[in-house]
Amino acid sequence: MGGGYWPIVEGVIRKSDILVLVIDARMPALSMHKTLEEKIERLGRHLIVACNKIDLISPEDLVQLKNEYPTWFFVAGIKNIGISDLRRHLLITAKRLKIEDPRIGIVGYPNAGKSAIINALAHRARTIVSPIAGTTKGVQWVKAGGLSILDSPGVIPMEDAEATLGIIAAKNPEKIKNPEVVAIRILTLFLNQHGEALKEHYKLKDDQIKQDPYEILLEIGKKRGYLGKGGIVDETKTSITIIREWQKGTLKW
Ligand SMILES: Nc1nc2c(ncn2[C@@H]2O[C@H](COP(=O)(O)OP(=O)(O)OP(=O)(O)O)[C@@H](O)[C@H]2O)c(=O)[nH]1
Ligand SMILES: [Mg+2]
Repeated sequence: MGGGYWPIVEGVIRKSDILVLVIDARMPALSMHKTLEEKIERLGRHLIVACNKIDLISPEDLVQLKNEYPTWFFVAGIKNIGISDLRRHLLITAKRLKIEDPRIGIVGYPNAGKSAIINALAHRARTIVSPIAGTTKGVQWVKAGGLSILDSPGVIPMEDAEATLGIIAAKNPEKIKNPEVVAIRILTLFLNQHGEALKEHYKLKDDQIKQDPYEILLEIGKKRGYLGKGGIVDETKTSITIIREWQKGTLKW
């Protein structure tokens, strides 16, 4: 669970002007999703941290957290606490960034309360809230008082095990559950050390290999003509191809 949603969440980050990273007040440091935070920053999107479930911590702990992290928003999605402050801040931020129809993406670990916060922002149940991690599977737009909000599936940081197996060619690309994760790991490996080889193999342009691995994956899919409905790149097929070429050794440095 989790790993397979990365491309979806990447897409949400790309489509959004402002990202709300939802963390859990009971374990703020642990639930602060470093990988997501870095991705959001790397893509130059505006990041807002919503520390959720404050109804589950003591008032003293809340005061301490507020002092420690003055820029965070402290909310309880299912109790509608702190939500109007968050909404106001989103609208003000959009105005400051001169964005007319602001798109807000909500991201974080599974079960952090992303869908609950969206429902509170929208004043009604628009997305499914449940204690089962991984409830939200796809992506859906919700309209709420001047904001377009995108819910997203929760993601856990890249699981290394399968990616490692894919990279050491111990697993057939067709058998890999999350080929996107493995392909992105392979592309990252090349980008960090052997960008030129990658560029040559896929006939990419100079500026293209400066992009992030996900962007490059899409570019490769486009080049190979792996397009699905509506001209959208088939990420799975593209990923499997990259893994296969890497395992076969045609993609090499
Ligand atoms: N006490 C408390 N529980 C909350 C709060 N927000 C969400 N929850 C609970 O946390 C669980 C997960 O909430 P969701 O909104 O489904 O979480 P999500 O981040 O959308 O989860 P996925 O879609 O599975 O990634 C549910 O059981 C909610 O009732 C909150 O502010 N306080
Ligand atoms: Mg959800």
